[in-house]
Amino acid sequence: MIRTDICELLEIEYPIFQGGMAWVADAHLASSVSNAGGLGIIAAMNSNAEQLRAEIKKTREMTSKPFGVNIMLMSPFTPEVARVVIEEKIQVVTTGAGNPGKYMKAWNEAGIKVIPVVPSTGFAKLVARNDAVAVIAEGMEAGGHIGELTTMTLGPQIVDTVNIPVIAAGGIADGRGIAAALMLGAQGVQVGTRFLVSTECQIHPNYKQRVIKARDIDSLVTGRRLGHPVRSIKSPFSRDFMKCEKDECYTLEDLEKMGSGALRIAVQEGDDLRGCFMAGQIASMVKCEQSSKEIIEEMFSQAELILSGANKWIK
Ligand code: TUI
Repeated sequence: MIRTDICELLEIEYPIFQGGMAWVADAHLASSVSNAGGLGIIAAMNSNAEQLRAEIKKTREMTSKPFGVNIMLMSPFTPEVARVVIEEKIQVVTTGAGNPGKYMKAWNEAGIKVIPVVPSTGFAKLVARNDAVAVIAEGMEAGGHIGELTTMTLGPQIVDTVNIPVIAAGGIADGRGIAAALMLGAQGVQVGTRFLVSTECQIHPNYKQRVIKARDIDSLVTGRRLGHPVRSIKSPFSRDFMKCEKDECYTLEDLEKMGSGALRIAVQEGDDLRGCFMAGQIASMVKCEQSSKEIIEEMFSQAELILSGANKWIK
């Protein structure tokens, strides 16, 4: 059995978070992960206050285990959902795509455990000073909005910078990834891409097929010109977007307009021509649909085997 301090801190069985993927991470997925002993996370990204409240209610009906809410700080709904997590007495809030600074005091006072995604050591120091209980070091292998550093380089640098637990994310989809993350000094992992194909994940079947069929070189990053790079699976839409991004005739406004709604279209309609299928570089290693319980149990039994045999390297 693999247990770390993060299990005690959050009252979970396995030190694994399910990524708070926008439009994807709903009550169904989050409750399935929490019921399997990980930390399920609802994405507040696309929700206003009332929608988030409804999703929290639904999740509570589906699990009695702890779960979290992810607040994507670029969302126009951030101020209202930041209040909802307090009113609803959510135990854990993860944040992404920005600085949660102005909400931290109120969340801490409400007893919420705040765990921000940090793309750099400077940012990790900042949130640790603001009483984050842990940080998620997300490497650029991850899907969606990414930073500059890889999991392999960011992870240990964050571990050496802060005195709070570090969760590694980006490029982790099997037991080897968990074992490696722990060896880098992390106390747990966050997994997004593999949970995209969980049987409890409600995304369009075409999205799941895109993940399952992806090859190692099928990932691409768009949006650098917009200041928010996004990793997705190559598709007619993403290739087209990439071309327009390189073409100076297209203004930032044109690009924003093109990109807006593309993730929702991928998730709900599975449309190749208009959808942005966000996923990490590890997509090619995700081979089939499994329940969240099977995914978690398989990943941790592999990790346990690897870690218990690791002294074979010491002569
Ligand atoms: O947030 C994510 N991944 C996401 S959010 C998302 S929705 C979206 N849709 C279209 C365009 C952009 C986003 C899809 N995937 N991961 C966490 C994450 N946070 N990655 C990087 C960061 C980050 C970046 C900068 C966190 C903090 C930060 O700080 C900058 C600052 O304010 O100093």
